[in-house]
Parts: sequence; structure tokens; C-alpha cells
Amino acid sequence: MLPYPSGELHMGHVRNYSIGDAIARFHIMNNENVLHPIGWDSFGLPAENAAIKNKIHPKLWTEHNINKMKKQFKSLGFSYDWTREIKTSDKKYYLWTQWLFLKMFENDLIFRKNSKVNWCNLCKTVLANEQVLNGKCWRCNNDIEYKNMEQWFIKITNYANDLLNGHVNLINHWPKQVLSMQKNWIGKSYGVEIYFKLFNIYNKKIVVFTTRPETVFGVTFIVLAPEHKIINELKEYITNYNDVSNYVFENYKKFDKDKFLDKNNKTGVKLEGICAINPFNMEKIPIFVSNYSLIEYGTGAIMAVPAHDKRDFEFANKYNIKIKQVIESNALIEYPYEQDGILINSKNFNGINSREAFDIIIDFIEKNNFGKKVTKFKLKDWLISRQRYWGTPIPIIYCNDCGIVTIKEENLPLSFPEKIDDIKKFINTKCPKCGINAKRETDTMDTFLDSSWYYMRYCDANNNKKIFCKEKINYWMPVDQYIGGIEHACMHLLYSRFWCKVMKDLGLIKYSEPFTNLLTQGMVTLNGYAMSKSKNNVVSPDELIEKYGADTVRLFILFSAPPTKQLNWSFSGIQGCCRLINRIWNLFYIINTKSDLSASEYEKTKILKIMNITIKKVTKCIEKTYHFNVAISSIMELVNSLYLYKYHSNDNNISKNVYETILILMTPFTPHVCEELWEKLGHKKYISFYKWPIFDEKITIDSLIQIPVQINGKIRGKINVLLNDDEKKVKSIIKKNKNIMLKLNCKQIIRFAYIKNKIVTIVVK
Ligand code: ANZ
Ligand code: ZN
Repeated sequence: MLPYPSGELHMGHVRNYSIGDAIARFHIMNNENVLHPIGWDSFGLPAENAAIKNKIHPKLWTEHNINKMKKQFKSLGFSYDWTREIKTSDKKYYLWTQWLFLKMFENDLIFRKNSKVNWCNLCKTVLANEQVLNGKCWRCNNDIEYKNMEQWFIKITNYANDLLNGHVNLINHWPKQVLSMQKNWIGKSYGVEIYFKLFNIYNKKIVVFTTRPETVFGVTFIVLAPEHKIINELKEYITNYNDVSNYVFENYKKFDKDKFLDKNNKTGVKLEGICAINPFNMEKIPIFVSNYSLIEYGTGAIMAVPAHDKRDFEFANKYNIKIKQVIESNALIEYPYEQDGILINSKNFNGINSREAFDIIIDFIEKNNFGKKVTKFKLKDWLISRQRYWGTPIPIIYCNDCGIVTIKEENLPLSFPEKIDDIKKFINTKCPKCGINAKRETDTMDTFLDSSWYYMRYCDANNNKKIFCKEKINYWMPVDQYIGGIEHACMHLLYSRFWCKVMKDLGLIKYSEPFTNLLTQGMVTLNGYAMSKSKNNVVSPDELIEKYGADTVRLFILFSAPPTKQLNWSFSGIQGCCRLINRIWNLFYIINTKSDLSASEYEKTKILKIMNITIKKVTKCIEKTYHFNVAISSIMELVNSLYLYKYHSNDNNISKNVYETILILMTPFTPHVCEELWEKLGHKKYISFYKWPIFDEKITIDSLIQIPVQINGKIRGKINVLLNDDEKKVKSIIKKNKNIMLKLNCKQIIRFAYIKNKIVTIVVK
């Protein structure tokens, strides 16, 4: 995920991009063609707020931050292809965001509507539903208010089913949690709409949406959302209309989701003078207006079954409404009973299991025109207008005669005047269709549009004729490995998937999922808390790089925890990583020293075996599991083994071979020190492009064995031999073994037998 140019890298960034860099470098060393790009999500509010505060243009502020962060990226040694760098606030880029907007508009995927929208009073803009988290603004955590405004929306709901079904392709490649968060957000449910006629009012009915039609005989009241249109339509029949309309007005101002979450806050007013009729038994049932019925979901009207639904039960208790049980439970019943069971008090349907009754009753409803089968989604259309300057301008003109007119493709990019105050002049224009005076749209697009397709542009970042050329897109896309935070599960990751499906339907691309594999990295914490400025527990990457070097920082970040797990910051941990790098550095001098002792065959084989096992493990860890911590531990073992080996060996060939392998294996994690040592070893080319080592499976297994030595029928010791050593070799090993020679005590050997790979038997006089 591309960063927002806040001006400073934080440890979360360092973690995300170190993981990506290790993976990219590994694949580069495996001779693959790797596209490892970076860019900037450079439109957005903080730039604009900083601009207002410091009287500096958001563009300058943004440029300044990008330069600072780019320096930091470079100091960390990330292997980005800087020729493909993109900035979403760049004209050359947002031209294509606008172009995509026009394409979507042409295809009926963008529309304007007046509705109640989320408003953040700190950010001074509306927000999409996905960007409201527990009633608060995703960016500034301010409480959300409601406003009635005419705004631009994208029909993401057209793709609700596709977004859900697409999960099939992601099941083994995306974290389960992300998929389930998206699934809940999309919120598909199967149910029915049932029509409730009104007593003595012939041309009106209330349509409820229910996922539990089998409870229809237990309905004891109807609940309308305060915003439900029918309330006004029934004005003349409702005898307490004043009370009702006061209630509606009061509730309109409040935040819906809060009302929904706060159990004790269910309020309501009964609509006097009217009642509904249950089509199944013709019972008359009271109608309430209440804040716990949400206008945005279903039909905004509920058939309430207090015996079997918690919310209905609470409301019924508060307002003394009848409770009627229609599903029997085996155990002693305590309301509300929300499980399955046998239908009771349900006339012809008595005795049927509630699960079967679901379909039976739906059939009955459809046959008798009591209603119809429906599927509903919780997903709402994506509100994309933002009342801000620093964003992609919406390429639309309003003409009194022609209505909504799009700006011609050849006139893109549409840019705002440099001076923010000149917007007032910019508003006035001529209609591109009829030429009379017209007004421009001055809202900008949600920055999540900018970031919904940026990764495609990397494939052809400098194309100034087309959004991208097809061959390049087909060659590179989709993204093999995407890395970012889980907080984007229902924002960026959902929008990007949607965008990708739209672009496929527009014929621009061939694939329908943007990110084949997704890794959501864990948090970086200090003393148990996520690092954040507000908690004052931030560790600055710059200071660490200054003190310990970039390699140490990278190594620590990758070594301290598997990438998906929380990473607890520790200074002793970073010092440990510093020591490992120093040990590798010092080995350079040690492998070139001479020792008087010479290593045995066994010792030589042993170190080669450890080396091969390490290559095997590290390869698997980087390629498959991303358990970099395990990879680094095993390299550490190899380093220790090489120290030991060198201690009693004057052999330089093997040590050099092992040492070079250590450097190669460390390159994805600590590229700088590895390049340096590689050069010191006399290599002329970069280690970063050296071929990743292949391990020899034969050497990793069973090449070293221990066998017992029996002297006159008693086991007297063990010797280390190589698999399939012959008798002559074993004899020479025994001759060098002080312990066994001591036991033989210079006695005369009358028999020597070696059963291959099993046992040595010696008989002495
Ligand atoms: C009768 C009933 C009986 C219900 C019962 C539940 C249990 P899901 O499954 O999440 O889609 N509902 C429908 N529209 C609503 C609205 N606008 N505001 C608040 N609640 C609404 O939820 C569907 C259920 O949520 C529906 O099924 C309806 O209550 C309620 F024992 O109808 B049920
Ligand atoms: Zn805000």
C-alpha cells in the first residue's frame, strides 16, 4: 500500500516496506523479473489543513514531505524502481482518475442524489459509510453528524454480489479476518418483504423486510424508522401526529448507528388511530415509530417479534406490548428465544421445524401475494464528493438548460486554480454542450478513488497518451503480493476490488481481483501500546538508523516477530541484531586467518550439511511462509557453526564458500553490509543480483552418522562417519580416535569387522 506523505516515516511504514523489500530482493536474486514500485497517496486533508495553518500551498507542503520521506526510504535501502514513482496529486496521474470517473459516469455507475450523509465537522467534509468507524471520522476520530446534501455517489452496490463471490479466489491467499470483515460489511441476507395492509385504509401498505418469515405469527407490532415516508403519508389518519412528528424531528438529528448500538436508548411513539393487519391471521397490530428501525436497511420497516428477537423484546418490555411465542424450545424458555425449534401458535404451520418453515412460509407468501422473496445487502453506495480543495476535481459542469454535463476527455486534466481563493472565479464557465453560462462542480473526489487503481499505473507510469498500455498491464497484473494494514479491510481493499471489477467490465483489464496475495502486517507497539504520537511512545526510524544503521533496523523489524504478528519494540532486541551484524562482519577477518589444525572429513561435511539445511530453510521461509524470524535464526546458527569450524581448521575454501552463502542469504534483510563485505571479498558485481544458492538435498539428510564400536563384545564408544564410508576409511577414523585407541590399549587386533553404516566389531587378544 502506498504511503500518505505525512512527512515522516513511522515504524509501521518501516515494517511494511521492509517486509516487501525482503520479498522483492529474494525474487530478484532468483532471477525473476520483479516490479517493486512505490508512490504517494498525496491528495488529502492534512496537506490542506497544514496549508491553512502555515500559509503554505498544499502542493509545496506535500512536495516537501515527499522529499523527506523519499530520503528516508533511500536510507533504508528499499529496492524501489524510482522511475515508476507516482503521486496521486500529480496532474499526469489524476488526469486518469478523472478519465475513469467519466468512463464510470458514461456507464451509469455514478449518480447524484440528495440524501442524509455523514458529516465531519472537523474535516469539514462528508464521508462515505466505510469511513465512519463506530460513529467517528476515520481520519480525525471526531463524532459524525448528519446533513442533508446533494452529493455524488458511485454504485458500488451494483457489485455487491461480485465482491462477495470474488472471495472464492482469495480464500487461501488473503487473511481470513479481512474476508470476514468484508463479508459482514457487504452483509448479504436472504429474506422476504411482507406486505402489511392497514386497517380501514385501502390504498396504503407497510412493506417490512424480514429474515425470519417463520416467526410471522408472533408479530405483535410494526416499527417504522423515523425517516419512513409513510408516516407523512398517513398524517390525516394519525391522531397523535404532533407527538409523532416531534419524535421524528428529534431523532433525525441524531446519529443512527449510535442509536442502534445503545440498547438502553430504544425510544419510540405509538401511531394512534391506525393499525396494521397481519395477512396470516388478520390480527390487528399496533404501529410504532422508533429509532431502532434503520431507514438505510431493508425497507425501513420491521415486523417485530418480541418472543424471538432481542431488540424487539426490549422494546416490547419498555412499552408494554404483547409477547407471543411461536417457536418452541426444548429447554425452559426464557425470552427472547432466538434459536431454532418447532413452530407453535402458527395455525397450519404448527409442528414444522423453524428451519424448514423458512422456505415453506416464503412459498406461501409468494403464492398468496403477501410479499416477495428478496436478498438485501448492508453495503451502501459510495459517497465520493468531498468539500475540499486538495483532491482530484470532479470533471462536471452544471448547465441550466443541459443539466449535468461532463467535461470533454480532451480537456482533461481539469485542475483548480493554484490560488485557493481563485476558486470563486473558476466556478463560472460555459456549458460544453450549448455554450451558455454554466457553473462548475467544485467538490473533489474522495482520495480513496485515487488509491483504488494506482497500482495499475505502476505498470506504465510514464505513459502520457493512455492510462496504460494493455500489454504491460497484462504482463504485470495482478499484484502478486500486497502488503498493508488490516484497518483498510473495508475501505481501500474493498474499493480497489470494486474498481478492478469495474475496469474489467469496461474492457480495460482482464483480471477481476487486484491483489492475488495479501499480507496484513501486525502493529508495532511499545510497552503494549500501538506507537502513536498521542500516546507519546513513538520511536523515530531516523534516530535508529543514525545510531545503529539501516541494516540493524531492518533486521530487527524482520527478526522480532513474524510479519502478521504484533511486534513489541525492545532496545535489547535491536542491540542483539546489531551484534549479529558485527559477528558477520568479524567473520570476514576470521575466515582469512590460518589455523594449525586441519578439519576432519566429518567436520567438513558437517559444516556443509548445516549450510545446506540453512539454505533450504531460508529459501522456504522467504518464498512461502514469510517467517523471516525463523530464517534469520537459522542463519545465526550457520554463523556460529562457521566460527566453530574455523577454530580448528586451516581450510579456507570451505569457509569462504560458507561465508559467501551467509552473505547471500542475509542480503534480503541487510543489503548494505552484505554488499560491502561482498566487495571486500573481491567480487566486482553486486551481491543483490547474485544468484540465490540452490541447496543439495542429499547433503541435508543423513550424510553424517554415528556408529557404535564394540570391543570384545562390549560397546566401548561411538565414532562419527559419513554415510557409506568403506572399511578402510572407518579404520583410519578409529586410529585418530583417542578414546577408542585408549580402550584398545595397544593390544593385538585379531578381528576387525565393519557392518556398513551400523557397527564396528573388534576382537583383541
Ligand atoms: C422479524 C424477525 C423475527 C427478525 C425474529 C429477526 C428475528 P439481518 O439478518 O442482519 O439482515 N430488520 C429489518 N429491517 C430493519 C431495519 N431497517 N432496521 C432494524 N432492523 C431491521 O437482519 C434482518 C432482521 O433485522 C429482520 O428480520 C428484521 O427483524 C430486522 F425472531 O424480522 B426480523
Ligand atoms: Zn474528520
